[in-house]
Amino acid sequence: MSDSQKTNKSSKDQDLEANRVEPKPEMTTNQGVKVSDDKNSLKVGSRGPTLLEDFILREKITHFDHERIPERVVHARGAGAHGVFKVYESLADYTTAKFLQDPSVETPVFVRFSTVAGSRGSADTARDVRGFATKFYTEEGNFDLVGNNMPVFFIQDAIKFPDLIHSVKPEPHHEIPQASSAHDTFYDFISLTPESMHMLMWVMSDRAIPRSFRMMEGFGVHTFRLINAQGKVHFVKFHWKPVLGIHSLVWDEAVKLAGKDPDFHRRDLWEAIEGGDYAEWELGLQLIPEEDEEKYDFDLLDATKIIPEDLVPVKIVGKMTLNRNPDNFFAETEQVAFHTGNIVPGIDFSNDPLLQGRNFSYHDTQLIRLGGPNFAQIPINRPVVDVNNNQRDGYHQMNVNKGRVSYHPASLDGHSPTEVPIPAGGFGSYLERVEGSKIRERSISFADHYGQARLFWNSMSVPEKKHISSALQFELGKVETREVRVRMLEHLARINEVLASQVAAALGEVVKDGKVTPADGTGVAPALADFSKAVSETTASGGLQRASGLSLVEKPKFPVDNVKTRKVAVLVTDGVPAEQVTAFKEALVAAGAKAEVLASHLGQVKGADGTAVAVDKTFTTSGSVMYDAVFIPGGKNAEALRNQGPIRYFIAEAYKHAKPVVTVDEGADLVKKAITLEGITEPESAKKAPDNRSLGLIIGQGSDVKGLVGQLLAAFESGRFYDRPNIEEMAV
Ligand code: HDE
Repeated sequence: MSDSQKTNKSSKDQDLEANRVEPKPEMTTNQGVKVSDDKNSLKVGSRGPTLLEDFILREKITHFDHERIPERVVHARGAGAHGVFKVYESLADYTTAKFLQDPSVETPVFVRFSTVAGSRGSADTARDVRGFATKFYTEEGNFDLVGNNMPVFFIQDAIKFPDLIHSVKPEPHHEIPQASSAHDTFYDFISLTPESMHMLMWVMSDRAIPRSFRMMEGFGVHTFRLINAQGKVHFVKFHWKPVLGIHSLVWDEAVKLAGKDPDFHRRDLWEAIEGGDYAEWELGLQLIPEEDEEKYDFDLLDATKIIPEDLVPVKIVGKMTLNRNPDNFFAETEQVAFHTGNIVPGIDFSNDPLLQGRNFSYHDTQLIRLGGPNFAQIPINRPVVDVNNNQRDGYHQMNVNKGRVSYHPASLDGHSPTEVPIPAGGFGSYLERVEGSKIRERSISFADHYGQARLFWNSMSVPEKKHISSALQFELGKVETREVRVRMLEHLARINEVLASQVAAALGEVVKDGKVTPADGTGVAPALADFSKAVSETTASGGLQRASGLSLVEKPKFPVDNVKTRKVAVLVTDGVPAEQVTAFKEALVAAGAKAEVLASHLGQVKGADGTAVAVDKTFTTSGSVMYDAVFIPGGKNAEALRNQGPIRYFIAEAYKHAKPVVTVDEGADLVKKAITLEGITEPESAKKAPDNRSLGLIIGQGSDVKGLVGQLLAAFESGRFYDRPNIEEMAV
């Protein structure tokens, strides 16, 4: 650059250049031409019109104009992470898939979690199914396990998928509501599609509002096949079991988080991985020998059914660790393209008609979403093995294929790849014998639509049943068309009459003997019957009335379930006993959990002994819904916080959401003031449930903060304290 140009630039450029600490690469156009001024377009005089010849401006704006690609038609909002997968021991007895043979082999993976119904910009905590899609970059090519966090699906045949999705998406005339199933069209469709009832129970349950992506299960949903070297087949269901256990939000938290931190799940995953708390799941398999295909009173090909773990236990076979955040959201998380059809030798499909339809859909949708047939060349989609074939050209072709041979067989210049025999690793489909007439018909073995919905209901604990009932009251309460609400109540009555009458009461209806009539306000109010007695007869469930592994309160058995990364808010102000904060943080961090100090302002507060206590967040920018528990140190701190409404709200809310509340000394008064309700006894008396379990209200001495952390960790292990008396009457 000449001196005059330099002078020229500095005179017209009023932006401040950042202090350069290291040499930065020189800026160029996409053609590699160096750019001298990226802040001023080329004009006729400094106040004149812009010139069309300004190729630098044109290139920059044009590129910007084309920055967006279509969002996924479902699962638009997501978060991804890189990691590795390893088997614990060889699965050669079941499959030839190479990545499942050798415990010393580490297979790279990329996982994308997602919600289903909302747009890319919707909130993370919507009530919805979560996608859980894993791409294994194996040495035999990519294997994609494109699953969800629920083991069943709404429909039995792929031909209904566009209808299902159209019904749940915002209604087409006014694009309302966003990321919510609580509207007429969804329930119109669902109430006319009884096969959805089992899935509906899952979606109304706590599973639909996970605490974290890291704390939810994953399921391949469909039955697949594993094939070993002798050609022996096992049907298989894939499971991911989170090492942190399964944890959920309560609905009120989910609603508030959607405003306080719409990126709650994305941020949680990102921050955990950045902080070295890698997210882990164990891979589990339910294996069914081929000869047992017809052993059950449900069909293995029916994606609206689970195989209860009591009938076929989940064999834990390996571990996945997500240990690296993407470098670029668009390049990786947005451009990743999963496909149920991406399988490797040793794994094959079953004839589940939902899976068969998916095998068509994924590739098709990616052709439009990623702009052509070459999306497998995008780095995140590229296999780790060489790709050789005669496919050529197309939009965004990145390869320079040499030579004149682009066909097979060919004898000319030697570039044509050769086929690989099956014994040498070429893919061979399972030699299934199939015969039948061409017919549009569903197998009679798919006909039971209520049995497993009842099994799920029966398997829930009382608080979980209440949550399902409340969720349905909310969802159906938003449905404006009475006929649709009534149809739904009729279905619910076939699942469980108590559930149906509870929901009916909220809708101004009465359900009796499966019939729905308007409540006239004079009759007997629908019985608020005891949910614990509300067991229904099951069918299509292998003779079980209840199944293991479904209730989160009764805790599915996991290899590990720990408190790592659970987050506690520590409420402080000037005068806080600093040693209590330090002791609390130290003990918590030693157990792998986290503490964040909250105050009315950022920076620091002054401890009682003059020590500075660093503040992580303010009361204004946070909220109890962002934490798993709250700790209020004692001393002047507690006294000063006692009369602050927002602080009492913070504590009351945590208590209402059934989370541990911990305090010491003077803090006890503050907590009592925050959670005591008119007409109920002091909350301290609620410290123990009748069966002497702790109710997570932990009040102790400032001299024993470490001991209290021990109690807090135990409280985390026992989950939420839904049986706290009177929490439903609290005003928060
Ligand atoms: Fe999907 N699904 N799906 N799905 N699905 C898509 O593919 C489809 C189904 C699932 O993070 C789409 O690239 C059909 C079941 C996940 O990128 C699309 C049917 C399960 C993701 C598609 C189903 C899933 C998708 C949209 C019925 C759980 C996100 C964009 C036959 C086992 C993957 C895309 C990611 C995405 C089609 C049903 C899981 C349109 C036709 C059942 C996790 O191809």
